[in-house]
Amino acid sequence: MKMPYLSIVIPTLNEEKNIRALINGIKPIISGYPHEIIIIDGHSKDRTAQIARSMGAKVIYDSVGKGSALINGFKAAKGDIIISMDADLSHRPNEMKILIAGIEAGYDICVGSRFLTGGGSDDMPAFRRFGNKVFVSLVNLIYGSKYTDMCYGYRSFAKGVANRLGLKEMGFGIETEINIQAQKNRMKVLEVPSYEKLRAAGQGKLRSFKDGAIILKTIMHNMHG
Ligand SMILES: Nc1nc2c(ncn2[C@@H]2O[C@H](COP(=O)(O)OP(=O)(O)O)[C@@H](O)[C@H]2O)c(=O)[nH]1
Ligand SMILES: [Mg+2]
Repeated sequence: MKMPYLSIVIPTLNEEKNIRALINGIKPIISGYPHEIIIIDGHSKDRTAQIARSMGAKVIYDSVGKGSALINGFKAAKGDIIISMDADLSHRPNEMKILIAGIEAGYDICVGSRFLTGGGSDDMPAFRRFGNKVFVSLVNLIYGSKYTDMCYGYRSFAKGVANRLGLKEMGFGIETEINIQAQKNRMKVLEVPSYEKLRAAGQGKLRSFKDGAIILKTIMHNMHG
């Protein structure tokens, strides 16, 4: 069987303490496949981009937010399977095997869920857990989906799928927009359990209330778009 070409798409902002361990962590998983690692860097003030480049990753820049970084990364990716993940070492490289298998089994999108048996999170305070539940329920109610998680960035896409979703969210609304547009476009979506570890080093960039409001807007806007 021909090995699929993998594109690993990683948005980064000031992740110099994590990026080396991240790339070292995923290399053993992807080394048996033809692959590319694409870092979309938000003009980090530290050495994130230099380190990534020195380890063989392609670096592109984006000055807007996590959403626009992902959208640009998806456009640049040439793989048969595109995998998005965060750079803060929250996502376990081994789970990539499940994300690859989901696409090989015929799904369009395979997305990690912290709320399926086997999943979980060490990086989700109670109020975020509550907010996430509200967003999941709202999306399922409005769009008729059956998601168990919403704002999670560890995913895989079959070739061409990510670019067909018409994504517009520039910031942290992107994960929600992907789930909604996947449902609206009748993509075959598989949720798989995923365990989110604590961010390793540095600061989380998501601001619960500001970004919560953006996610809520995303849920409403997509009713028309
Ligand atoms: N390019 C880019 N990446 C970002 C931006 N904000 C966050 N990221 C990256 O997106 C990923 C998730 O961000 P993080 O702060 O861990 O979010 P949280 O886990 O939801 O608190 C990390 O790899 C960040 O470096 C941004 O404005 N631009
Ligand atoms: Mg994080």
